[in-house]
Amino acid sequence: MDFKYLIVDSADGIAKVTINKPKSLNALNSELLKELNACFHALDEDEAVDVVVVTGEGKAFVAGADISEMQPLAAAEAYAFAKLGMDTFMLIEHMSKPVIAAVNGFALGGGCELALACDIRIASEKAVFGQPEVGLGITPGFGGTQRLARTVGVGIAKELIYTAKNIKADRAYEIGLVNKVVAPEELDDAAMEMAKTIAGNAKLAVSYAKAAIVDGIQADIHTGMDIEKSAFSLCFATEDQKEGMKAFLEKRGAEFKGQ
Ligand code: CO8
Repeated sequence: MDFKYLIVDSADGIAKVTINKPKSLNALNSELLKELNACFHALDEDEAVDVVVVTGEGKAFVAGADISEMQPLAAAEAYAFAKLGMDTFMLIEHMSKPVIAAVNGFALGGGCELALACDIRIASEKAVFGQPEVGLGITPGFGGTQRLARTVGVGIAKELIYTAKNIKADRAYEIGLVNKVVAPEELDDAAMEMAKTIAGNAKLAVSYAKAAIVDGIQADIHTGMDIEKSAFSLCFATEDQKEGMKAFLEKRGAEFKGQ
């Protein structure tokens, strides 16, 4: 895959996507969003990829949507821009494999929203999070009002969005916005280690679990339980379920085939 703003490295079932537009702190313009969309579509289809890690080059993960592109937009154009970002982040949230955000620096506005669309967030001690939109005269537009509230709770989401104040990695950890915080030089290894652990499990079971969590969290508990029952029973149609349980009973490690 050749992209102007993305570097994609794949090995051993793990694809690493690096957003590489460091001069503008990886700000998301429509060209970059279209590349992310195409890239994640391709990774979702790629049977050799089990887990994706996304990170940013330089001192930012993503410092938001591109303000210079947004400034002159009319309402209909703004709607189209928001839709492009939302469709791309929905794709990430709903794709069949887990995505880990390795947040290396600024994750502001659309950058925080990108991290929120990922399954798991690991932050460098240098990471900074925030939804600065109301300071620019806009609301979050790539899903921030919805996913931030679902991730950290309504009260904290309102505080972050209304005040437009940035927070550091330790506060992001305290409020449950990130799963863990590591030293900057350990970020890559920490994300890869988690990706390898996930990739070592039965990939269809991981994929069904992701779908059950992502779809179930939007539903009432009864619907959520129905979704889980379907996911659980579907696993019994896989070879990996037979192998995983057989291996346990034979006191050996499972050899999963992803089937
Ligand atoms: N858009 C465009 N350019 C940016 C952005 C951005 N979001 N962020 C940084 N840049 C550019 C700067 O303009 C600067 O460019 P240049 O060198 O040409 O002057 C370069 O990146 C480096 O930035 P700074 O010199 O400002 O670097 P600092 O280290 O001094 O500051 C900050 C870093 C604090 C991250 C600062 O750059 C900043 O505050 N950036 C803006 C952060 C922000 O407000 N992000 C939210 C944007 S709005 C958004 O994301 C909405 C998403 C939904 C959109 C829906 C559309 C309808």
